[in-house]
Amino acid sequence: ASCTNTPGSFYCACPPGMEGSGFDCQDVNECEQNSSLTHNCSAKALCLNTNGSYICQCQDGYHGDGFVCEDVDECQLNATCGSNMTCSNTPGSYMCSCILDLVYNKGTCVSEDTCLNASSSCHPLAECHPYQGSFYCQCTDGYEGSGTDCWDVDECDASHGEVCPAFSHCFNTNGSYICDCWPGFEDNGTHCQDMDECVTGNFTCPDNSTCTNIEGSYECTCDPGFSGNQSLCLDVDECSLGLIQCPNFSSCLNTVGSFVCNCWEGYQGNNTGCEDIDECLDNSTCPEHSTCVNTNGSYLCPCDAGFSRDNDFLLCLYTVNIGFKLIITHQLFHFSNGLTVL
Ligand SMILES: [Ca+2]
Ligand SMILES: [Ca+2]
Ligand SMILES: [Ca+2]
Ligand SMILES: [Ca+2]
Repeated sequence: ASCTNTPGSFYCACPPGMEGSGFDCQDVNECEQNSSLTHNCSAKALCLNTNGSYICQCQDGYHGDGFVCEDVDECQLNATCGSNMTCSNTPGSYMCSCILDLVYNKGTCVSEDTCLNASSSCHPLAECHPYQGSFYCQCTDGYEGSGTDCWDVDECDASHGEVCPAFSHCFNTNGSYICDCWPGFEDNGTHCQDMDECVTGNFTCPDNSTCTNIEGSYECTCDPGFSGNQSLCLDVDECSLGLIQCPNFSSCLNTVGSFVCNCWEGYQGNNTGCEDIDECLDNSTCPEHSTCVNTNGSYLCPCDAGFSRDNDFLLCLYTVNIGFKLIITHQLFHFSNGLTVL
């Protein structure tokens, strides 16, 4: 406070911006509306009280000393608004607005997208497409419907299964479908092709059979000489079934997997069949004192004149009148009465 002398006395006065008795001074808040002291700030300024005074500060969007505040024309500044925007200055502020046909979206101006606020009109399984200032909803792939309602397309039923490659089953799924190759076929990436089980070894055939690949499966073919089914192949009895016409003078003999034609006894095989063996070509075939006569399938040894058969029909004996017959061979003296002497 300041002290002022007066005749016979003095008084005290508070300094500007303060009030009180002079002995006691308090700050006056000039910024308060009903203050005893008024401030001089601009209407576009903030009044800030200080101890004994106050300061004025222009509001955002204005510039000046606080007592005079003028609007800032932000539009005169560069880069106030983004691209594709027009700037409009306003008292204390400014506005950025998108140029014609563009709409504001997340800080930028983009082509008018009427779907921005309309997507909720579409089904969750539909996509919104802007169209001539409005929009339409289209169900996503695999679904069909109005767009406000979408449901799964049964591709298998709709195409009668032809949506899948040949040799496969079609299975509908929600939003799509699955093609599953038939058993015996494998997926090669683009279509279903037959598996060659005989090559991959993925087959079961019985003994005496051969694996034959067929489309979609395989077959077991009984080997030649065997017959049966896919699980059992047994030898064919060609002889008893009359399947074989063996050559003359031979008999059919069944074997496992085949058969043989065996020449009868007394016959021998040549390239075309069986023919009689000429036993007489061998001098030892007939006993002494006999003549070899070949026959079909056998031979005869008729005794020479004066000789006759013994009881065993093996030898030709000289017939004598002494009551017994004697024949001489290179080995034995053979008596017809049963005696045998060296
Ligand atoms: Ca489907
Ligand atoms: Ca196959
Ligand atoms: Ca056989
Ligand atoms: Ca003969």
